[in-house]
Amino acid sequence: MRIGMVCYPGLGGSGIVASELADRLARRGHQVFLFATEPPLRLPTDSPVRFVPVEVPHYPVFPAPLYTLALAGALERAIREEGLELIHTHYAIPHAVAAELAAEGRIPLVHTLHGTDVTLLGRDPAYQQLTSRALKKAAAVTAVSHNLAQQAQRTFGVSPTVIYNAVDTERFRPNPTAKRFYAALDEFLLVHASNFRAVKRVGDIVHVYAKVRQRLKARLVLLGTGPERAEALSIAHNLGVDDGVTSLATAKNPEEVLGAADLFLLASEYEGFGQSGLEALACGVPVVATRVGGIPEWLTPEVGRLVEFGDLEGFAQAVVELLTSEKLPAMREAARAYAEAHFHPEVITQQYEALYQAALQGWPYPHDRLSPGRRGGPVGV
Ligand code: GMT
Repeated sequence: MRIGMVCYPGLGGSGIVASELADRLARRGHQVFLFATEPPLRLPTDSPVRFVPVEVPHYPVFPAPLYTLALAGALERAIREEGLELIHTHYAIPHAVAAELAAEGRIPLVHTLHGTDVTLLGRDPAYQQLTSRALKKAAAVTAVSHNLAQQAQRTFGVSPTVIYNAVDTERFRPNPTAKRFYAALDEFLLVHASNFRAVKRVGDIVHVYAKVRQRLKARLVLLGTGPERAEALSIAHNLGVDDGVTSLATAKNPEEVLGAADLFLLASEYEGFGQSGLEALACGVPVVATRVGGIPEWLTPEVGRLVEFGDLEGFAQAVVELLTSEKLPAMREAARAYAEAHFHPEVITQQYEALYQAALQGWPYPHDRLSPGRRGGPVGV
């Protein structure tokens, strides 16, 4: 198939999922064109994927750069000149509308919803109606968890097919010998990784760390960067625990730090899925995370703990219990085995391939003859 994939290139989970999927599809023999404003961080340099830069012209008349239009233009050109057969966008806003504008019914569109494209931006009146309309016209809409699919039903009136995210267990593997770079021999190593947006509640992670430190010797590595990083570090300073906090902004090889951790912490207010937590499990690192969004769909008691959002004392208690539990080594092994068994990239890639096949076979839809229930509904896998 000749597939156009669209994503944001930065540290966000949707770009990671899209880049890794694009790479796997290309290695399986598909021709994959990846559209983004710059090469996505997680796209391997030797990938057979063809990266197509979306150049957004600046002009003094424009009040802001016209990303949506520039992306639509790039996709439209690729449909004509490269013969794209299908477009798969990641993160609906504004990608679903841009793809619809470009395709105009000529080729099927698949959209994957990831999280705040539904729960935050999706509810903004500035975007809701047009995004809903674009999603309803798609050949298929997918969501990365059942929870997100339910939110999408309420927000956009669509019923996405759920395809969970995959994790590359070759790349994400235990790396205990690296622990000495981040913690002393007698210290536990706690790691959090994210793009430091408000929804990630990194400040809560620091508060939890301060509580844990009153009971155990531990260090905290904050991996990644984003708008809330300075605030999180200032909280650490104000709590007097900054000597135990290391902030590593460059997250090019997160597996090196993740694989060295004793526990991974996620305190988010919402997660469509929680990809970083799954990557930690693949590294053999148990996870303590808030019971929000899609997290309870993959975080089982055998591989970690769920805690209530905002209950920082309960969070710290769960961390201390796990770190001092004699079951921790077994849990580490279970975590990796579980990630390998349930979130294998090959299995997830085949699910997307099946979805594409169904979308291509059903295209073009005889829109005027579709029953109301079928119109715009997702294609099942
Ligand atoms: O929805 C977002 O916040 C953006 C998105 C991103 O690109 O960072 O993250 C989402 O997609 C990831 C990959 O599917 C999920 O693992 C994250 O849970 C999800 N983030 C949120 O829902 C906050």
